[in-house]
Amino acid sequence: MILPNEKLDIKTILSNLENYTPRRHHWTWRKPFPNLHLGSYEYQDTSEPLKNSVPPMGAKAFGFIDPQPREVITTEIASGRFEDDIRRMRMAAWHGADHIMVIRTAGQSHFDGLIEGTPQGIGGVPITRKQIRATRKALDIIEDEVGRPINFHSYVSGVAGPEIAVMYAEEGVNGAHQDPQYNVLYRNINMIRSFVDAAESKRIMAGAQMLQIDGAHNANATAKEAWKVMPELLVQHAINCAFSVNVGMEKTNIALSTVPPTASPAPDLKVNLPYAVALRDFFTGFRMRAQMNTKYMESSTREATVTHVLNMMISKLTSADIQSTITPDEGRNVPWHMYNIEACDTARQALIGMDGMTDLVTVRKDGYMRTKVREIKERAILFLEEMLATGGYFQAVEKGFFIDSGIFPERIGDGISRKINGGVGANTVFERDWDYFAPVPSHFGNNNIAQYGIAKNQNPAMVIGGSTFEDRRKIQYIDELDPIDNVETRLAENKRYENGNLIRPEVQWQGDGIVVVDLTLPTSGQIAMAAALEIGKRMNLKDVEVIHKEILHPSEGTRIQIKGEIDFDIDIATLTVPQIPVVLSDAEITAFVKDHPIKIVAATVGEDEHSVGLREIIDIKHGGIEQYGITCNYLGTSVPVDKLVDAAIETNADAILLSTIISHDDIHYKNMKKINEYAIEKGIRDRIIIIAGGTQVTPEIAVMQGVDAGFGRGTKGVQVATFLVNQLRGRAKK
Ligand code: Z97
Repeated sequence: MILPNEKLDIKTILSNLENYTPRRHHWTWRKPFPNLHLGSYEYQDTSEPLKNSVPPMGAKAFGFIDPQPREVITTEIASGRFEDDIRRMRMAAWHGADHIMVIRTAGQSHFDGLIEGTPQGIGGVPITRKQIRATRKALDIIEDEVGRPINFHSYVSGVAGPEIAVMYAEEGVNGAHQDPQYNVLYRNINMIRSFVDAAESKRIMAGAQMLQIDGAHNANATAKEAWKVMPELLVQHAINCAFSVNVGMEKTNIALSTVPPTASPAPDLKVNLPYAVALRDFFTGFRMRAQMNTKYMESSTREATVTHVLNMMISKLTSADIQSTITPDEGRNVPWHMYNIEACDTARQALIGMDGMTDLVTVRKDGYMRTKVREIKERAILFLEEMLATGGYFQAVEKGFFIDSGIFPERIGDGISRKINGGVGANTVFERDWDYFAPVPSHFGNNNIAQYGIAKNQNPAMVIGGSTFEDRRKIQYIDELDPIDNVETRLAENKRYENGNLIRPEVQWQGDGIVVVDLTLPTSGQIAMAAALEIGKRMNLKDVEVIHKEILHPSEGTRIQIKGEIDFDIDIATLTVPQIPVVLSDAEITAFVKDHPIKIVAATVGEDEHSVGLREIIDIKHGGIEQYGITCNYLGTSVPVDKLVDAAIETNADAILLSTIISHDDIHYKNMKKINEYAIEKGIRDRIIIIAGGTQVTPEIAVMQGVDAGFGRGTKGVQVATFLVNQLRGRAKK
């Protein structure tokens, strides 16, 4: 069992990998935990809490609770280096993800066989057995750590689909996208071959009880205006669902990939909610995997979050089972891990925020909703009828029915058309001989078992003493063959980071040195982009690129994000790391104050009306210093610093607490300097303790202004009281 302060060790994972056996093959749903009491709240749509997690930051106000929603949360992780990805998976799991998809930028569909022994392949992440096995092994460690099963997921597509399905079943991959329509429409793989392969793949997936996600949502991303493919989306789902059920998959292992077709500034709910309702009406009994719409996603994380949260409202109202998270990095094609974590947090926090929603509001079944839902359904049924009248699915594809930019029955004529006998793998399907026999447990179609005296309920693999599913020793485990690009050489290259003493920022891979700089420039977009690139260069960043541009005003301002590379490591041994403040016990402080009464005066100074922070340091109800018996004389807000010193003299106080939040023009530090000087002028500086606090206060800089201590964001009363007691003890000794 790994400890939170221990790093995942890739060497341990790689060691004896050839003998690793996955724990399970099937998909796992979260364990519902209704009526969960956490903090002062009761939740209802929750699942079992995690053993270890990083709660959302806002949980600080609620005793660091981290209720887990009922929905499975997905993240997609694929940097191309599994040794890096497993660390990301661990972080994602701590932020609430329990469905990890390894997506391949290389396009697995383009490979015509299993990619055994190859490491990275052609500019992306083709999945090898070694990568899959190492990742599953790491996920097993991670799931023990968080205390919740983690579903591992990839794609079963391309002409090698059935082989890949077998490999996944052997290696404990728990879910996969499988939809022959994806092959046909987007990868131009022959349709007859695709459906035959899909039947075999689905059988294997069903045997392993893997979850299937379909590919209908790709029409959303491909259509010119995604809301126009709403009827077609239902048709695509229907084709894959009916096919899968007939092949032998259980409905509960079939998840429809549902994507809200539009996004704000379109009237999001008015379009997307009726669509979601129509889909659920048609496909009751199946599962729903809700994914956000990437089509309208630009490089703004804020905008992506708005769409994501609105999408989740629909997920909640229509009871989605899996909530996917995508980041703007799909839009800018940078595998930026940090945003995966943000998106998981968005999902976790938004879904929990909407806990109990269906008890609070109901989706109407009359008026606009009724008309819209009916319209979408009718259009879908008419689409299917026309498909049948045309001669079936294959004919319809050839005639360009799919991804047409018109809303059915309208057709613009720009649909994707494929030839029945064309595409990759055309004419490669052959009828089985009458005595065809395959000694495997999951197989579609004719398998002449009778010739070997095998009964229907028996496993044909018995003839050979078990296939790879029954006898793992029969699996051929091939190590990486590329002598240059493989995990061992990459680890050797990064050896200097092995013991964790050297660090470098990273985005994609360990030690890549990539940083993002956020710039606001007082000029127009084009000039700002050019200026930002120049700024990046002068900051000594290598390979500077603009990754985000946001117009604040056509001439007044543009926000630019650039990415670039730094080429130095930080040796953590050379750092001065601030110590976590050691505080005295409550009893010790109280006892000291009893014997040595302490009096303070406090105020927010200058033009600062922000009193919440200071009150939290003082007030007894917030656990402030009053609880120790310290007498506090709070003077209010926006108090001039000289008044504060005068009040300290008048009341014979031991200390002054000044608080400032506003930091424009460094006014907070200027006020600290001023109060120090005034206290000197009044002749009390040597006998008064001056403490300055505020969210923007850096302790070291505060002390440089002449105050005795500075306290920044997150300070608690006990830290201030400890400082007071230590100071007064020190002074007493002098
Ligand atoms: C999602 N964000 O989660 P290739 N089969 C299907 C697919 O949808 C895909 C592939 C295969 C998305 C995932 C897009 N989907 C990204 C039904 C890909 C992948 O390896 O690129 O050829 O196939 O749904």
